[in-house]
Amino acid sequence: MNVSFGGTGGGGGGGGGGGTGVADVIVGAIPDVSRYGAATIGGVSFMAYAFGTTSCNIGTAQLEWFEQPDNRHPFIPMNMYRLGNGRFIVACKVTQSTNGTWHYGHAIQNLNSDRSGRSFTVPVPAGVTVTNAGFKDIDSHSGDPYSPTDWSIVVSGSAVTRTGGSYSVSPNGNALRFATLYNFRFDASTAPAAGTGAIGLFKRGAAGAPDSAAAPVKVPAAPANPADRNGDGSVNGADRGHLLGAWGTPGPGDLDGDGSVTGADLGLLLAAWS
Ligand SMILES: [Ca+2]
Ligand SMILES: [Ca+2]
Ligand SMILES: [Ca+2]
Repeated sequence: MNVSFGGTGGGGGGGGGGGTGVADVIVGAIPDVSRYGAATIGGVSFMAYAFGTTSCNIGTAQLEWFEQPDNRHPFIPMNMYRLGNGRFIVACKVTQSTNGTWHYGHAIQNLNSDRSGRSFTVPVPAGVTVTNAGFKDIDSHSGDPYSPTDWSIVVSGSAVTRTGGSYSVSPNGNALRFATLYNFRFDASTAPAAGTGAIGLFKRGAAGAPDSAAAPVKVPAAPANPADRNGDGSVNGADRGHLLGAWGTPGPGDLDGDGSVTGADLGLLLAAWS
């Protein structure tokens, strides 16, 4: 990783300097930089730096992933949630696909939470079509007893939820454990908006401690006209067919958001006929 230092104060035992090539990171003022532990091991020199920066994010701004050569990467990992005994980092990247849908990628790293994660939920407004929901974990190995079973994926009319093991069923269930990162993905029919996901926690906390943590992430925005199922600008037989194809299911097509595609939703679609 290349780091470009802006406004370096140059204090302490070392000085800041730009790396070679294109910077991945640009930070604000660095009023102090210190160098520690210079050593030569096997003919290679090693040293460590510590520096203070005015660009620290206390967890109130989202971590965004940008394409190179954009260099707006935050220097300090963002969305770091304090959960009593540990922290998670949540990142989100949304790109538009060639077919017009939007690909949502979320990554969650358990930095140091012993309680671990067991689920991740992203809200989806009524009328949004979700496809290709997926999950990627890190299977245990080297004798670890933990279950490798992938988290289940449920797409309802109001959310995409991935759920793993339950501590009460097995302490060795598949959880997002200490120092591990899992990925979550889905495609949706609408562009991103700011929203709030939820990380469910694996182990029980102290009495009264919450069993989940709110995570500000990018979520699909509510469609301008939920009855326009295929997003072609009009409500007609194609949209009715789309809704009937999901009859009796949680969706997509649950226009009133009550959890099931029924006559009430068909009525809303017919009322919006154009
Ligand atoms: Ca797995
Ligand atoms: Ca339509
Ligand atoms: Ca409904």
